[in-house]
Amino acid sequence: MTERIDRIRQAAHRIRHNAIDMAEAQGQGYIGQALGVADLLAVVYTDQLRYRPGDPDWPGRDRFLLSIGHYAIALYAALAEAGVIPAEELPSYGSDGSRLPMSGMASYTPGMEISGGSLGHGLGVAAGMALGLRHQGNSARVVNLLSDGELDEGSTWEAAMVCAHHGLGNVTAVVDVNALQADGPTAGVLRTEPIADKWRAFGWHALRVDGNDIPALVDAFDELHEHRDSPSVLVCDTRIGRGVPLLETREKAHFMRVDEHEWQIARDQLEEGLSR
Ligand SMILES: Cc1ncc(C[n+]2csc(CCOP(=O)(O)OP(=O)(O)O)c2C)c(N)n1
Ligand SMILES: [Mg+2]
Repeated sequence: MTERIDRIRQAAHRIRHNAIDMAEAQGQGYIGQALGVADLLAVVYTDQLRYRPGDPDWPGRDRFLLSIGHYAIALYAALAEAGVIPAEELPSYGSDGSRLPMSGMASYTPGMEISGGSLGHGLGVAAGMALGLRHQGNSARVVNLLSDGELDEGSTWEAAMVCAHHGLGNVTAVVDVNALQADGPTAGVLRTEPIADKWRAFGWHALRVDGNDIPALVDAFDELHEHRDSPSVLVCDTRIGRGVPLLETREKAHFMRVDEHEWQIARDQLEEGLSR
């Protein structure tokens, strides 16, 4: 187990470095979210998901749906770690002609299953994909990463009902609860708590973990993997900027501006965190 956890921890560390490389190329962006979900993406991409890095369209692959298009920086960082996209391409993030646009686009990037960004559509697409896979007798799973702000969307809850109604045990939702949205703290914009209870009331098997605790994430994903009677959701409490104290405490964290000289500080703090 320790070896497994260590391997994931190293991957999460590299994902954070990848995200910093991309954000530095832009000078600003959704770096706080990327650092926050690096641990859960490391668990998903290096421990849980079934896929072939060189063959992103392999029919047997588990589908990972990023409906929160602005989190694309986090997914590119994970796809580079997973060997789906070359790490050398990361600094092109957000530039003209790049395959890595600021908001995730399925037609641009290998491994990007859907075009996200207009919030609230991912789970509905996941439901359709999961039904299709079931009809085809394909045992692949569909994982949808949502954010706490995306729970404001009524369409998310319609899709949640559909998944439960059809008994889609091949669907796993992962909700990044960083307690923040574009307009401020989630608790002030629209109260969504108690989140896990809401999913349970909609017929889902729900667990809640510290989304920056890798052993806890592994245990939770292992449990969800065994559960096929209903759709499952893992509610993950994460910390914006996790691993880089300079960014953990920054105001206006939804879209961060970072000064040129601060990127090296960020990298140094990341290294210090790993050696602690
Ligand atoms: C349907 C829709 N409404 C509004 C927006 C504008 N928008 C972009 S990101 C965002 C915040 C969503 O909350 P969350 O993902 O929790 O924010 P974060 O944690 O990244 O700060 C909003 C409202 C959108 N992309 N789509
Ligand atoms: Mg949020």
